[in-house]
Amino acid sequence: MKERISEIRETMTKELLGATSTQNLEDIRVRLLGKKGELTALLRGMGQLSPEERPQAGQMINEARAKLTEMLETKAEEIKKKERAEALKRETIDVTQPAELPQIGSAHPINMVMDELIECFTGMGFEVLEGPEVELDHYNFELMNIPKNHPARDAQDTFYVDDNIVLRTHTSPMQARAMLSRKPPIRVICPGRVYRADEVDATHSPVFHQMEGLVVDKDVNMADLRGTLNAFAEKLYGKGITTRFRPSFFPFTEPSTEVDLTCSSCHGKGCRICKGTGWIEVLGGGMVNPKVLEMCGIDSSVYSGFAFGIGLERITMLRYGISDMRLLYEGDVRFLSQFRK
Ligand code: 2NL
Repeated sequence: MKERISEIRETMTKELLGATSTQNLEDIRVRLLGKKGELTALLRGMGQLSPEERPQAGQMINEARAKLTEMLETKAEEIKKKERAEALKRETIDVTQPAELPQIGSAHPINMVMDELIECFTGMGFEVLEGPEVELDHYNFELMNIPKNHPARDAQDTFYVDDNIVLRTHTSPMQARAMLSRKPPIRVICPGRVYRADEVDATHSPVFHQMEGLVVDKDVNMADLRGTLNAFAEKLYGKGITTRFRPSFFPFTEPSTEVDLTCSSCHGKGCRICKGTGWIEVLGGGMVNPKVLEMCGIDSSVYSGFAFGIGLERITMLRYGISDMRLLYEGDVRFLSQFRK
């Protein structure tokens, strides 16, 4: 009996010291102290001992059990610590590691320029009006003093939906609505898509963007147009940028002007961009033709107005150094993502 106890103590101590995991240790505990464990079996076998032997054997077994239990607990603690340290090491999160950014979109360069121009004109008291791209011939042409036989209405230039309906060729129909539905003073800008039956190339597209402006009030004159556009030029490109007016013709304005801005690349010295002239043509304008005012319900003997139209593609291409207009419409993300602010 004594030998058996010593043997158990010895082998179990060895196994205990060699245990490497909680599961390992649990197996040992069951084998030793469980219902079918070796020490338990010894305790059960005590009945066969003589009454003199029993107390001593009982004491030895209890001692062995106490000792082994203590070792088991110490070892368990040790293994738990080790396993916890390993888990922590394995599960560490590097909070300084840069996160993978989600893919997000960016504003289209034309919209970025449009937003800038809107900011500029709303700062001067203009209101933004938007409207339909499919228009009545009446608003797009008749009210703009472009009668039925006018070359600008040629089927080559205009997309007709039917005899009376067109894709708007400019945003003027919206300004016409403003005049028909409001009383002066009127100060509006109308940004949006417009359509002309042009072949596609590096500088032409059948769909493009325009922003027109209209002011109608008493005593509005050409100097007001000049002052407004000079302020616009400076706000957009900075001090020293101004305008140059050249005589022109539009059916809806009289007098009419084409407007150049100081080249912002060379500040007027002359460079590749402005082809040595120091000026860039970006818009047209003039005094609203009195016939247009009258057709839109405004008394031209009391009120006058100026109007202008800005092509957004040209400004956008100049601003970002884009050489081919087609890039603006193809929706290639590799191109568009370069304009993220
Ligand atoms: C250009 C020229 C222009 C207008 C647009 C306009 C509108 C009304 C009345 C009179 Cl309601 N005029 N708009 C006037 C002059 C020029 O645009 O070259 N745009 C890119």
